[in-house]
Order: sequence, then C-alpha cells, then structure tokens
Amino acid sequence: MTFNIKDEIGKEAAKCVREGMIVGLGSGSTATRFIHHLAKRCAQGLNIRAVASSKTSSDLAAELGIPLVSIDDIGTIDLTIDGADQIDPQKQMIKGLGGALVREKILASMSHEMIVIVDESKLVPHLGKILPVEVIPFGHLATFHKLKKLGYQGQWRKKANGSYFVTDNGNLIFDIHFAGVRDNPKLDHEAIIQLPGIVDTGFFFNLAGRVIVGFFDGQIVTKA
Ligand code: A5P
Repeated sequence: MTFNIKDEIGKEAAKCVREGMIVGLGSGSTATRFIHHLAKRCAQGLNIRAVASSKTSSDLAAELGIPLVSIDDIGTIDLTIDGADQIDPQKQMIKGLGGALVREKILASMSHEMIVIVDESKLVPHLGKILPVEVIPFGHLATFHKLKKLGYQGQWRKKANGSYFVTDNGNLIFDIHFAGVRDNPKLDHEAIIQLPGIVDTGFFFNLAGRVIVGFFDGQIVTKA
C-alpha cells in the first residue's frame, strides 16, 4: 500500500474523539480519511454521535455505520474535525474549495473545539489566492457586478459539463481570485459579506483550535 499523508492525518485526528462526544464531520479529501478512521473506532465500540457538514460526508458516514444526528436536534458540538485550503500562523483560514463552506462554518461555530487537519501544503504565511464565496442564485449577476465594483474579480464555479456548481444549500459559488496575498482578510470579509445575496465567504476567523499538520516526510505535528 502506498503511503498517504492524508490518511495518517485522518488517523491521528480520529484519536482525538472521546466516548460520548457529538462530533462535527468536515468535508473534503482529508476529512474523508478522518471519517473512515472514526468509523473504524465506532466499529470497535466507541459511542459517539455525528453531524455532517455536507451531503457527501453525511452519506459516507451513514454508509460506514457512524450514528448521525440532525443539526436541529443538538445545541452544541463537542468537537469538529475539518480540513482547510489555507491556514496562516494566526490560524485564520480559507475554506470552501469543496463548496461546503457555509455548513462547515455553522458546525465550527457550534463547536467547543474545531481541530483543523491539513498537510503542509496548506500552511501559508498570508492568506490569498482563491476565496470561495456562496451566493444565492436570485440576482447573482447583480451580485457579481457589485463584487467587481469593489475590486473582486473571479469566476462562477462550474461543473465539468459547464453547468453551475450548486451547493447543498441550493446556492452558487463565486471563486474570487486574488492577485496576491491579502493584507487584511477581515476587511475583505466585511466588504464582501455586506452585499445582499452573499451568504458567506470562505474566510474562517477565530474558529480553529488545534491544528494537525502532516508533513510529506511522514511526520505528524499537532499544534496547540
Ligand atoms: C470543503 O468545502 C473545504 O472547506 C475543505 O475543507 C477544504 O477544501 C480542504 O479539502 P481537502 O482536505 O480536500 O484539501
């Protein structure tokens, strides 16, 4: 079997789950490896309940036998474990390349702790590059023009067949392309979120707890 760093990260993350917890399941390829390892622990007798941040993660958890609860049946989450697209030294993040950013942020904000699971390619000194933004379909072209007026360029996320990518919430994703790194991501977030029609941005501030980083030499480091 070939060495897969995301699998090692997922295994390490699954060790953080304790008996009786309500666990938030992230989305994306690293979170998927975590869900597989969590399912193995459940099969060995670990009792937990999970809530998922996407239909894909929910379907996978159900298929692997992880007991699921509805978000509306719980008030708080003990621990959410999720990936990220970029994370800086202040633990500010960009998420949403998988399109699940809104539900991921809801879960993270309900959690006593969000453990972020990333390989070393996600560690950046400053956030930048691509920022996914969830936009409601109604009036999306007007929203696009308003974003452009604020200086934010980018493109609508599309599927391979050319149709719009639609989120689990029935919305669209506009991927803002930044020319370089951002000096003040919080100002970007505030400018974008005040536009009508924007549901949320992929910026995650003050949400990350521990960060489990997998290095390509096989080392796994947990940062407090
Ligand atoms: C999903 O919407 C994202 O926020 C993911 O958490 C993020 O894209 C990281 O995914 P990978 O683990 O696949 O890189």
